[in-house]
Amino acid sequence: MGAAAESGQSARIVLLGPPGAGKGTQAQLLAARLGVPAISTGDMLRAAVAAGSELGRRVDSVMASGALVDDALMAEVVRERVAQPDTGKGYLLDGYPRTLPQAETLAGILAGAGQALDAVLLVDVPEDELVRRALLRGRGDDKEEVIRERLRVYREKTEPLIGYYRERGLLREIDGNRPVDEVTSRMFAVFGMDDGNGGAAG
Ligand code: B4P
Repeated sequence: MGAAAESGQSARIVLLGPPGAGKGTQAQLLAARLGVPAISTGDMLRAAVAAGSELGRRVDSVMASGALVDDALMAEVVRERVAQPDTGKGYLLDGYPRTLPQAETLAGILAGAGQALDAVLLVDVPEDELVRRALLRGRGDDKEEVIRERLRVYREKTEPLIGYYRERGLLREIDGNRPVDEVTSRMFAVFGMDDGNGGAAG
């Protein structure tokens, strides 16, 4: 069931957190409950690489190194995606924004449409656990050296977004160092939804 769709309300949510925190794992479940699409910039970029498109050729080596794709290029990707018809009731952004300029781009997109974010969910997990999970996942960019670089980039470029969204009263912190279903329950609780197992979440 989709809460936003059911109630006729919209939901615009950002999932924030270090690489491997479980944003992608939670995004689909939460988006389905809210009745909005989960938009993962990481998945979109990986699909472009797999398809060998112009975008894919431009981002392939950047992603493989653990660096972030250029803000201007990401702005084009996201601007086009959130203009698609399936976003009428909102969307859940997984992995965007990742820098302060990206947060400003998103603010501009929202303001231009007369919209606002409802919440930013920060999923946090200690660094050793992040490395352990990524090594288990074994994606192409999940080599220890690349993971450490992604974590360094996260601290430098993405962590400042925590203060940015806290100042705006949007930040909700979720302990991501729990089993997957517990993390899901805690996220549902932020929106006053039960955990789908007959009990109240949280
Ligand atoms: P992403 O695809 O966003 O990947 P991620 O941050 O590494 O993973 P996520 O947090 O979603 O973790 P997951 O659920 O998979 O980014 C990849 C790259 O794309 C970036 O490095 C960058 O180059 C580029 N990119 C993307 N967006 C960009 C942007 N906006 N700007 C610039 N560049 C951008 O979980 C990880 C593992 O943990 C899984 O194996 C999962 O099964 C496991 N797991 C999840 N939850 C768990 C739990 N509770 N307990 C135990 N294990 C768990």
